[in-house]
Amino acid sequence: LGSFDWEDPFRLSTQLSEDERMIQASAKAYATEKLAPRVINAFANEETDSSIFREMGEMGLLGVTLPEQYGGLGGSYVSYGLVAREVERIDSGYRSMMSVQSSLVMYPIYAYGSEEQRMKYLPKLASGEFIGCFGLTEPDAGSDPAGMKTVAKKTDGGYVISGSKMWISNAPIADVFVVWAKSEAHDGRIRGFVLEKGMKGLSAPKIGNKLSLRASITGEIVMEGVEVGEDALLPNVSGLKGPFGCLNRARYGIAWGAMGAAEFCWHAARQYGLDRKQFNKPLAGTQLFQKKLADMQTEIALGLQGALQVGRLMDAAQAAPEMISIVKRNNCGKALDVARMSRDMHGGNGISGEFQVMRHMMNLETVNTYEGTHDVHALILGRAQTGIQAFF
Ligand code: TGC
Ligand code: FAD
Repeated sequence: LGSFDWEDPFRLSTQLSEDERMIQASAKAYATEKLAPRVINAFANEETDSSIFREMGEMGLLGVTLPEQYGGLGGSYVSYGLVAREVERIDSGYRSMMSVQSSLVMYPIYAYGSEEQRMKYLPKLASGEFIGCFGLTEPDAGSDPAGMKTVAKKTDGGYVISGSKMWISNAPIADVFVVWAKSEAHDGRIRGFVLEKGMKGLSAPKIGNKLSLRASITGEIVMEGVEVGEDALLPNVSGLKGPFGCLNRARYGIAWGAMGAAEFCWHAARQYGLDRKQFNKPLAGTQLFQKKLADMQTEIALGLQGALQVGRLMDAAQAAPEMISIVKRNNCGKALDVARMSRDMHGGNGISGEFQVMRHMMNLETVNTYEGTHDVHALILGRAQTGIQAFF
């Protein structure tokens, strides 16, 4: 019989390659040394430190899965997941900054872009010199992006893009905007365009007063007749499968990331229970407390194994979007449950910023909502097993 490591119940660490362990270790070192010390103030003051992109770039944490010739690491999807887990152990907002840049900006430019677009943008996005954002959601088109109103009209040398995007991570500080619009020249099909900061008619006002993800800046993208050349069009994809191809990767990363936030909350609850005495004994010595710790440990261990398996299938080009829906949906929902439980187990201290669990709890409300809400992923899975779509 083997021994039991309470922190790593299914020995996930032994299921990783040497390269994956090294990438995880450097992400953990960076997150612990550089991100953890500033997160409490960043969240309290709703401040995003844009130098984080350059720091992450230096550590090789942006575009982990992309080939080295474009500034990536050529790493596995499992490595990318491990980076998300370590960064989100500190804060979901920091993971958001990383995963938008990697999966939602670098990936579409790499997968759907021309060689010129790749060379122009990818190395600078990988180093963090450029900050990117991804505009799909609109004020009246969230879960149903097919209902978008943003339109690209053909001109002699390119397009004029008009419309607005809502709830866009990184937008107010972005240099590069990957936006999705219905293109009149392509039978109204959804096409991707790369816009740049400073273009006439383009602005990205900040959305303030968020009670979640406060360390990651969010904004609108307003496009008032933005004129772009033909070279702004992503030539190699058409239709909703363009943005969904990016979302598959980001949702997969979130499945790992949410488990990182949950692990923080679980470990914090355990330590608090060992340190805090009531009724002349540690809280951790009560049956109710131990039951909650067992529930947290179980859900996290299972969630990590699920994410690992989907990652292995992605690396083998065998992952289906529905698999990603299972782990995105379940891991976000379970992480939120764990964070809420941990907040409760901390008693009054649980509401203090110093103890950090309530910050994770508030962040995970967003994580459960963006990239397809918990219920939307249920409908994707319901459709896959009944053959009946229940969206409308
Ligand atoms: P549907 O008819 O299902 O599909 C339309 C076309 O898209 C293709 N497709 C996919 N392709 C690749 N991967 C996937 N996962 C795909 N899902 C669908 C499909 O094959 C079809 O292709 P074609 O060639 O036949 O046209 O489309 P629908 O309109 O019925 O979709 C319904 C639904 C609900 C599944 C979908 O719209 C959905 O997933 N909604 C959720 C929206 C969402 O996730 N938004 C995320 C915005 S970005 C964001 O939140 C970033 S936050 C990041 C951060 O800060 O970390
Ligand atoms: P709605 O679609 O209006 O949903 C509201 C509620 O109705 C939800 O509970 C939903 O599950 C439910 N619902 C919707 N449709 C159905 C149905 N058919 N049946 C049953 N229930 C249904 N988007 C981007 O494009 N880029 C980004 O970088 C980005 N970053 C974000 C950052 C933050 C902080 C947040 C909060 C959001 C971000 N988003 C981004 C947007 C995010 O993807 C959307 O908020 C999400 O897709 C949900 O859309 P919605 O907010 O319009 O909600």
